Amino acid sequence: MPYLLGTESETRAMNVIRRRGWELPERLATPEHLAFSRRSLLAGGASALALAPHAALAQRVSDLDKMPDPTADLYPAKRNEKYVLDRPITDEKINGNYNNFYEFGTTKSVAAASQALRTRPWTVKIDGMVEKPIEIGIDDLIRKMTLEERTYRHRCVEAWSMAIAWTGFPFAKLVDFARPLGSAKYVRMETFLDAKMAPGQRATWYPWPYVEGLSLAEAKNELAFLATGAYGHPMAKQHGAPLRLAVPWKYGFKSIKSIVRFSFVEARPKGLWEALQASEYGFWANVNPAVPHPRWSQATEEVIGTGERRPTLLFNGYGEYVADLYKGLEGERLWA
Ligand SMILES: Nc1nc2c(c(=O)[nH]1)N[C@H]1C(S)=C(S)[C@@H](COP(=O)(O)O)O[C@H]1N2
Ligand SMILES: [Mo]
Repeated sequence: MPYLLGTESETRAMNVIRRRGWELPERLATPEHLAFSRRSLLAGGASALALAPHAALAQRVSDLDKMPDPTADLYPAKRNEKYVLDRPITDEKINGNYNNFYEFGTTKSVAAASQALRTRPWTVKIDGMVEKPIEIGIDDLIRKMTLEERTYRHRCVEAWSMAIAWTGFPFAKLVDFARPLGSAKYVRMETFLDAKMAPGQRATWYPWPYVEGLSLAEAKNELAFLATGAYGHPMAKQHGAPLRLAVPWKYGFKSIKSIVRFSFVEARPKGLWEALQASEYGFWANVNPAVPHPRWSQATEEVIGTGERRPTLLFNGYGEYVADLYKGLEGERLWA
């Protein structure tokens, strides 16, 4: 398994866990991170976190990265049991070492390079067709929302998949907060742009910054989720800290990472991948095993960390939530 960076014995241990966990309904598995954070709270971890910001005032900016996340006290959030998986959650180590984050490189091994991402201060801009455009600091935004945990599947267009416990809030809450005008039909999202911080952005053949979009109806669908954390703590940088989209019924590239801007617009936004190769990466990009990518089949997927292939499901198994969104759009290219 080339995607594992761990030792041989870790690799073997994870295989054993996976094989045993395979038959268990996901919700019967013990959420290891809950037990862990309860332990650290009992050990006085909470008071240590509360005191830390004072010390920060005297620190140089370069030390900011070593500070605890300012929202760490919000984790782990209560799991919303409505969204159940048909497979175990992917091991955090495997997930955290197998990423697509082109700002930090074009391989799956960008975990180390992406630690250069500075996530504070982080300002989110909300503009376009809204009652009042605003800029808001990420910590203020997060504290205006109620965080919850959701377990979701993730299906990359490259035919591999994972299952993650995200923490975050429904996109619908951000739409409420933004108060879009009636003329807004789509939401355009943008990732940071800083080639000094992100070496991948020095590659000029990509139309940086990374952009993606949803229709407003999709953004308001109950499944559309803005994730601020994963695995019971603030999000690791390689997953797209401090704010990342999760739209599990679509191919993974739609789930834009490290978002700095939401624009409510009338015209359909063009994402980075669509701008680069429209014949392979369309706007809707809904998962459909019956519609192959121009260069490979989408019928099955490799479940990362298990060595297994499974049949891919229509809308990645989320049809009951999202199929209605596409009624009347049958003439459109709804699949990647
Ligand atoms: N800004 C940004 N967002 C991105 C990407 C990227 O390269 N840059 N890759 C996308 C793709 S193709 C996938 S599959 C997922 C991967 O998320 P993960 O690394 O947390 O599994 O992020 C998506 N969001
Ligand atoms: Mo992807």
